Amino acid sequence: MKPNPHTVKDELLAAYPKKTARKRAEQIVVNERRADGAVPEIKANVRTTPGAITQRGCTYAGCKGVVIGPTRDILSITHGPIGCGFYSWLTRRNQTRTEGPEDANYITYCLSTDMQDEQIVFGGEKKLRAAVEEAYALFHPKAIAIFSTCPVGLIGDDVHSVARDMKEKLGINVFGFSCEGYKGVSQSAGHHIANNQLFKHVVGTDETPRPEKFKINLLGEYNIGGDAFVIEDLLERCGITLISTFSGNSTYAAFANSHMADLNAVMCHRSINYVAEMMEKKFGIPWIKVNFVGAEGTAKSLRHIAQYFKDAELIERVEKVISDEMTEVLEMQFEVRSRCEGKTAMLFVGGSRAHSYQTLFAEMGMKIVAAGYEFAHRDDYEGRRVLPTVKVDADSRNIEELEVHRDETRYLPRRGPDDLVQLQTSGVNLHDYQGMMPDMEEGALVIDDLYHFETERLLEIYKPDVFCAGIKEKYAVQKAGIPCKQLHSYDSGGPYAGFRGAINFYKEIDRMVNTKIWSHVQAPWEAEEELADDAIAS
Ligand code: CFM
Repeated sequence: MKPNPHTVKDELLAAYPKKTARKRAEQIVVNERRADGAVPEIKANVRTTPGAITQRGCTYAGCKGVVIGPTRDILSITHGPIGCGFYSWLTRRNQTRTEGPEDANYITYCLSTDMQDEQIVFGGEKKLRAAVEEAYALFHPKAIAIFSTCPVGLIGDDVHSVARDMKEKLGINVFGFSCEGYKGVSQSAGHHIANNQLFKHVVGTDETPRPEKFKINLLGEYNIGGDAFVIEDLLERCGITLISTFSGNSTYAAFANSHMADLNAVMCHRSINYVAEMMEKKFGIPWIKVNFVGAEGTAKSLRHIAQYFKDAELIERVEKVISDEMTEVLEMQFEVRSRCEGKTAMLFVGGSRAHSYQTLFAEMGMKIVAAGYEFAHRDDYEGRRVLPTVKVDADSRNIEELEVHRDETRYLPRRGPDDLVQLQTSGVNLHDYQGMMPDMEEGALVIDDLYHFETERLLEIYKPDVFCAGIKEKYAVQKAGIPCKQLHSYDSGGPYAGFRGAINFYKEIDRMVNTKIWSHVQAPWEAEEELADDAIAS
């Protein structure tokens, strides 16, 4: 029988002390649309209850790991105790491909100042300076980024002044991030900090004009498992020039020249919408929300980009690419539907994929019974229309909000106001993101910042055919006899973006939900208990 989501919610809350339950109730929502189509309000981007096991990461992770990490030729130095650097080393499957054997690729390195007691007591700026000089002497990079870990903020080291001095001394771009792990309530704060500094120190620093016709940046794509390679190939075949991706398979030079693009296409809204907005204000580049996850989303996104450029030849090329790809996609969809139709999935991932991957499951005929983000904000759930009503609390006020103005010499409106209105009315998500909840079924459970206790209960109550989360959850879920697909790293799979990626995903999920192995999972102590019971009975 289908569980009643309201009863499930009450049951989850019943385990908490009264005050906690009252607060938590606002983060667990049954997706029931009102008559006007509006979705319920959800509380998000708030502190995790102390004592709860959260899926979240820290601000340093969001800044160094997520946004800047995938750029291969910015040399990243972690200012802090060695653990922060070591445990954030190569943990995200962001891939990169140099253009030639001589090109720099620092992604495989782990550079840290290895703070010791002495630095905590007497300050670590001296050691940081020495580290930057040593790193420069070894690698001669174009740019060095310095990332702050918790103790840096606690003892008051000024990474920005060290960066300024080093920039002057070495003659390369050096910039720092105040991304101490404790800032904000999750890694989301780190995205914002990373976006600000990228925008301040890198974007727009190379004025080389670009002669190409259809120039875009792709924002919020991080090349996990090779996704960016698939998208790059698609765009190229369509005749669209990708100036820069923020930041999958990216380079410093591409960021610097990215203001030459005529459109910003935003994939992961949560991590990078700040850059899209700032680039529009300063340079006049409009942004649209795209989604290259799922075959339908990919086709729609390519069409919207073509629509933006209003070019008959481009539109034709895009249609050709879509039809070339779709035959195989539809064949595979047909095949997996025969085995997967009606099966259920749960997605509790990050700040973007819990939504975007729902399309792939829908294409397989599967149903999402519960989903949520780890660290997204209300607009990622309910849509950007709620932005004016989002309360800014003390934790968010902690993060610098850059004041950006139009650059009088470089601002260039890419489209006239009439064009923009026309685009909007034709269904292109211009300056807009709908959010996850409007796309979800009635009665689905939406839970923000899922706690581990709730994970276990959901598995028991719903017994979904697959649970999508990350490495911290994976084995606990599988011990419950339910397959767990990692949607952060894709386990060892992928790419899952674009048409080719969709096919990969269908095959992978089909394999996971249809294997019989999970019905044989029994923990050794459960077996022992049976034996013991038998012994007592005899
Ligand atoms: Fe954006 Fe991401 Fe995500 Fe994210 Fe992430 Fe990631 Fe993610 Mo892991 S930038 S919000 S901070 S889509 S690392 S590539 S998978 S939690 S859903």
